[in-house]
Amino acid sequence: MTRRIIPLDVIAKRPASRMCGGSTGCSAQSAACTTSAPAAGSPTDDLPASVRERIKEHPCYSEEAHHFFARMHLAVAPGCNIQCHYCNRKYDCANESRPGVVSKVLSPDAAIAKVLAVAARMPQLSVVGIAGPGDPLLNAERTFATFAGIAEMLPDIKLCLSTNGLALPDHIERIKALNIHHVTITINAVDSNIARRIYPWIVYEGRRWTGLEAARILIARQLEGLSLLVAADVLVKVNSVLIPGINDHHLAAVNAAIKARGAFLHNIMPLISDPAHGTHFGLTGQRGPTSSELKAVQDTLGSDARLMKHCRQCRADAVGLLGQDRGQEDFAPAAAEAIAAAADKRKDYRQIVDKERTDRQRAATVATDTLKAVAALERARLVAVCTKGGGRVNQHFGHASEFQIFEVDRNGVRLVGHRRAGRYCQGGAGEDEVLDAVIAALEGVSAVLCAKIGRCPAERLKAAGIETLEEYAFQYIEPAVAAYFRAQTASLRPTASSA
Ligand code: CLF
Ligand code: SF4
Repeated sequence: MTRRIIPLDVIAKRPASRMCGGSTGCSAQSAACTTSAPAAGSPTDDLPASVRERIKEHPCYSEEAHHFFARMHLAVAPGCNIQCHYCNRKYDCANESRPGVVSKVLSPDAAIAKVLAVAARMPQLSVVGIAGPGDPLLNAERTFATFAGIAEMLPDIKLCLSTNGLALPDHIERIKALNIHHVTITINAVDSNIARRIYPWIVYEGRRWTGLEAARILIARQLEGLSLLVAADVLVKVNSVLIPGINDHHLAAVNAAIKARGAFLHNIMPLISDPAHGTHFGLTGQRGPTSSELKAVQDTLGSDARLMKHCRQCRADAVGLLGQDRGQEDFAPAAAEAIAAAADKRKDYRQIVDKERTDRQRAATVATDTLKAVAALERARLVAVCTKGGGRVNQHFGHASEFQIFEVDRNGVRLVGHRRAGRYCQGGAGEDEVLDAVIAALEGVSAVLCAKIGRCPAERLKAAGIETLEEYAFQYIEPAVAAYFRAQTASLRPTASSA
């Protein structure tokens, strides 16, 4: 069957009257249509429907949602109450962002105006987060004033907060009162002897603490805050920065400690360390982990660790789908009519996504079932996918600045992360040096699935042992990866009905 594929950006722009029906005809709005249907093998498969409902539009808490929904960060929190060895105050908070200067710290009023302007133009927007550039709870008045303004103007947008946790126990009631249902705490260690190698000092109760005492206070406050949030029915994600030689062998203990206290998700992020950023770790030669080292730590934690693997380490002023950064775009102030109309567009967009994710999940389930026929001895493969969102193989190889990496074996298709590389196609011409970097970034990958690829890069990748395939263009990702694997392992040819 030939399917008409509607790109995500076109879906987002369609008027409400044309939205019903989608690309595959009308389906009854069953319970499955209104519940977040996780991708095959996602860490949220086992959740009760009530929790899935709470995360289904959050691009960080739901792996599936990140294909469809956008987040926006507001840089309203400049100061910090601790020092992390991976942070330089001139740069974004490394807890939630890749190093890079925040273009501008905003006042609460300016931040609210910016959200209204973005929401008027981006129906995919579902979450507004405050994640820096310092600690949002040290800047509590600015943070909560911003959230209160957004809650009043855009009640359908979810609020999200990311903190180092030191001040967290003092703010549980305000978090709850403002309906901030998603909070991230960065916890890099639960052993003071390890934590002291990451945090040289903290400021707590009006004085500066160093060494073991600082580490003990910070860990105790982080774990207390986590327990209080869970008791208040807030979904808590814990971020941990993986620092080779310091906490790599300790993250299993961190995972156990946070799970015991009810954390919802654990996000292990690679340390970004570059002398140019001027951080202590960067200047003293502490390296970050390789992709294989990160995956090895994640694999060690096992399948019940509930790990987030699609984090993009966003800037504290990021805007857009994860992996996109439209924060530097100039969003002109929105008129009152545009703000009101945008609420309807978001509603319509969510209905379309409900339909799309139901179709996608159905296709993924069928594809996963067919994998059981693959021989048990077949080794797992890593497959890179070029995607612009929507959960489909829908991007040209030359336009991809990152690849989503999936692992496939007879048990299913699982997202294991993403790898960044420069964009190969620079205004029509291919860049050989960029291609070298792309091939290096794809180390260990068996195949790239994309919407289109030129003969030249396809031959270079083939010479490097990486197959490139266009035949899955515009299909859903998991079924496409499953079909590739079946074709590889049992000489079955992929068919349109497999997607
Ligand atoms: Fe922002 Fe963080 Fe909320 Fe998401 S990001 S405050 S939970 S809305 Fe997401 Fe970005 Fe990773 Fe953070 S991809 S860095 S986990
Ligand atoms: Fe930097 Fe964030 Fe650590 Fe504060 S909590 S030192 S802003 S990384």
